Amino acid sequence: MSGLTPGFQGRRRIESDRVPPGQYLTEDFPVLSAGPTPSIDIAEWTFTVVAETGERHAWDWDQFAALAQETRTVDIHCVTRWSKLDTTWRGVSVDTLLAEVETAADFAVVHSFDGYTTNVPLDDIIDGQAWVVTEYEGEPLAAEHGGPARFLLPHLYFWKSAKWVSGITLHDEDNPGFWERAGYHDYGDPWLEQRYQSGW
Ligand SMILES: Nc1nc2c(c(=O)[nH]1)N[C@H]1C(S)=C(S)[C@@H](COP(=O)(O)O)O[C@H]1N2
Ligand SMILES: [Mo]
Repeated sequence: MSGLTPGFQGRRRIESDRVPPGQYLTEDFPVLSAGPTPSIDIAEWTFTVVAETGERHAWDWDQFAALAQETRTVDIHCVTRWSKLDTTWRGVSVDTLLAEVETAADFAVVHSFDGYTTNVPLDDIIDGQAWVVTEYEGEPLAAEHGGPARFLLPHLYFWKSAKWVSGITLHDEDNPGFWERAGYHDYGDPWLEQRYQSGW
């Protein structure tokens, strides 16, 4: 007879269904950056969308704060094998940022103030799948986690969630980003363990 209540077993079963293969759960929030944490003054912060046509849309901090804000609780999965369940973020949906943009592009590159880039299919960041977030667990996003604003794309490995995000460019062709050029998988689906390009 196990000492576990049915409720506890049920919760464990549900949680394990939420952990992709090869991942372990952590309660911590590890910091993983390729370089030092940039210090970004919100007085100089802008977020820019550039379409493949050259059409450009930009928001300063106050304009961005005036856009519709959404709160989402999601699970995140890092390629270094930690996963974290039920993280809560607040920010602006990419759908809102692309609402006025005329595009026939298939690909996007997410850009950061530290020069970091990451590539994603445009279809993966629209329809309520990605956000530019400025709060984590009800507090302004800490600088080491990408504050003042980071990308949040929870259904792909967390390297796609660019910290210190500065904008999105749209492209007809796929342009590999920082880690993708270094051998990480082009797409990065954690459920398919797409960690590295084939051959790695
Ligand atoms: N600008 C920028 N964004 C970045 C990175 C980076 O080095 N620079 N690292 C990526 C990687 S590899 C991961 S796993 C996550 C880590 O986010 P965290 O430090 O908030 O856990 O940020 C991603 N976004
Ligand atoms: Mo990572």
